[in-house]
Amino acid sequence: MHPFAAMEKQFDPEDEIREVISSFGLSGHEHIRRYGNGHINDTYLLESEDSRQSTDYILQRINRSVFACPEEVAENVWKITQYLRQAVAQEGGDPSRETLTVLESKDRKPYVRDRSGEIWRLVRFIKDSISYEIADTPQLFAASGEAFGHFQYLLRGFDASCLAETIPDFHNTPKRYQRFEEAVSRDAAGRAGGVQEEIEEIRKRSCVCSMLTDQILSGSLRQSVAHNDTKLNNVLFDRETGRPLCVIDLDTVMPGLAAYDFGDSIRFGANHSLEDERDLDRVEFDLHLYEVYAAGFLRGSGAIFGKNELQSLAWGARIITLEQAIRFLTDYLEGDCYYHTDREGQNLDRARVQIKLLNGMEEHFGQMLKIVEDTHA
Ligand code: ADP
Ligand code: GN1
Ligand code: MG
Repeated sequence: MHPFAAMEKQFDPEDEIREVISSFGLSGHEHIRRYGNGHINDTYLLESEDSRQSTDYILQRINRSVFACPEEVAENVWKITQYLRQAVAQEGGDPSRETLTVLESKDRKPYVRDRSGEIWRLVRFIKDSISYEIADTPQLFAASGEAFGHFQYLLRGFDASCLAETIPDFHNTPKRYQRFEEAVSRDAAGRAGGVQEEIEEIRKRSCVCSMLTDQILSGSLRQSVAHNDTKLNNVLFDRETGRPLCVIDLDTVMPGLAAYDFGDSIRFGANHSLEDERDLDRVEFDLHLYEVYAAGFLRGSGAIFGKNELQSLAWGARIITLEQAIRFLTDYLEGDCYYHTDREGQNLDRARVQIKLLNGMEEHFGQMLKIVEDTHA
């Protein structure tokens, strides 16, 4: 054996995590395990031996290849949650359960940088809460709509210009389309030949990509604060009452449109399959779920939307579904570099699901527009 071999320390992610935890001034959390189903960050649950006596925490390593400046992500989340605490309290709510509680490090930053430069953040685990991957009932989906609508309502007075743009052009669909065409031309993973049908599905819709961005440019839609990642699993529900409790996953809270938030929820939840379902017969856009979500979203947001914003919501569903199909297919073509995957072809399956949903939305688009109009009236 080489004389130094015995001295070499085995890389142990748990040791690294313990060091991070202690930089947050915490100790005594014996159990560390991976948690959640997110596609981007690495999430861990920290539990102590006796969870009745002490708080559990969610620790997350912010993905550095997705977020060019993870410190800014953490700073944004800090600003938003500080604002939400007050807004929730003013309504007579409980800020410790109705918004995330972000912990500061020993040197009073809302994150810790570890030895290898990774950025970690820590929030209190909200007990007796649950999140869902599929809406088991229309009521549940409506309740998630109410939560995201109310999130917009609570942040209506927040100055969006103080937020960093954590991912530039995040919902700039025409730019996403451009990158997709580049990925097709480059064909880095040699997969383009096998997905010509899906490529054509995207191409034939290229002219609708700018439907929302054109309205921003012309001034008919104004950007305010948006969550930008309103999947059903980004709402925590109270386990006991079933009521929506807290909107989480605030990494992409940035200036944006209500249509993005409305649309992203619809593309994920107005359907009875998972986002990566392989059997496309199980994937179907559900107009009834769309309708109940719209009612929840508009109830939660009060009367904050003007006429143009209301009219943009149904378009939001179509555009964000198209954009997500573009994003999944682009990642597939590039060799699965962006979204976490745990099997071959997963990004392609995800793209196919979005395309199938998009077909359903296009078929029912007249009704989708009318539903929002009637719900608001
Ligand atoms: P990702 O960016 O990876 O999607 P999330 O912030 O959405 O990460 O967290 C992943 C999952 O962890 C959520 O869907 C939820 O189930 C759970 N979770 C996150 N934060 C909390 C919290 N503060 N309390 C309870 N559960 C949480
Ligand atoms: C990612 O992190 P997660 O799983 O909540 C992605 C969203 C996509 C979503 C698709 C920062 O969200 O934009 O809509 O996957 N987040 C980022 O499931 O790109
Ligand atoms: Mg999430």
